[in-house]
Amino acid sequence: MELSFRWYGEDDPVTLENIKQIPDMKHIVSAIYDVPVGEVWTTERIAKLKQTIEAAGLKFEVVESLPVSEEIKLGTDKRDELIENYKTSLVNLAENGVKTVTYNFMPVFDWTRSQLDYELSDGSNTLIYKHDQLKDIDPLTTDLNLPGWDESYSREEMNHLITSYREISDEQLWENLKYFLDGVLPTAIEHDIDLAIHPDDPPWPIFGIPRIIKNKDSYERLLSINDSKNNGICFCTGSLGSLAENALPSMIRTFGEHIHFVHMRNVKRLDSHSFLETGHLSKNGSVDMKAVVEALQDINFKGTIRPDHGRMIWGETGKAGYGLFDRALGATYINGLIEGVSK
Ligand code: DNO
Repeated sequence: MELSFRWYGEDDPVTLENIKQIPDMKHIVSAIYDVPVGEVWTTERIAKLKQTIEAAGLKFEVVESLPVSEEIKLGTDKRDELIENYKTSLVNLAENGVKTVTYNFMPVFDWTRSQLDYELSDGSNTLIYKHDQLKDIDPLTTDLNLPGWDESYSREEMNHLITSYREISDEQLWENLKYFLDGVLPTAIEHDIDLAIHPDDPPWPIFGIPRIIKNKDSYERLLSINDSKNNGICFCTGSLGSLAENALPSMIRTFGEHIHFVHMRNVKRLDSHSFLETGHLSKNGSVDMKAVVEALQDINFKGTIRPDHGRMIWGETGKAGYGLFDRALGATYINGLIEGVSK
């Protein structure tokens, strides 16, 4: 297992030079952020990103994310064309040495929190999700500013999407995921790209919209669609860890060769559907981070691990969850855990 760090491209205030100085940092996970969702990532654009990352002495083998269009998730008649584009992007990524492609199947909203700057007792700021603060909000009538919200949608488009998703069931969303995987997996297998689905975050429905990737049963169902190792998982300890029923080490041992990428962060569960994001240490939250790394060692995990969201510490400002300092502390902690379990 090797460490990676998420980088948002040239506009990221956290530079590749900063990242390279984190002890034993090997990989960058990134994406092409200015190509609209659904359009092809060209070989040239991918090669340029790869060259930039490699010039800084880091590897580019993991994409986070190649987003899946809402039309595919909704199962509209535009999906076949968009699935073809997705396949072309996968081929272009493979040509550039990319091995793992992260995606998610969360309708409209990616990761969602109720507050992005909750102050902890040590004066740092963190992300928090309180279900009672979100459960009565209707995004059709409220102007929201959420981190995983694609702001390129107009209000009209957004309302149309939300209304459409409210009409589909979990079953339909599973059908649409199957249709997508049936379409893209043969290409992924042929070009040896490991797909890695990120769990829903939080792992329960929000705003009356279905969410389906949340626990062990979800992964069993995912693999029943296709049990090739290329049909894989991005194992996010924070997303899955916010649901108490998720026994993370045992899930890692169960889904072993399907896990291609790991997001490591800790959450402190406040109640059954509320949590706050703590520093990475086990003692700060509800996730036993050492047991997670031990399980990864047991499955002989060969992919990359990245520290996930960090708090804002030492006065740093920037993209919520994605500053340099606390993620770098998380990386050194993960390094220590890896060294601890190494034979
Ligand atoms: C949040 C991230 C997610 C993740 C996507 C993968 O911090 O973990 O936005 O990148 O869900 O498609």
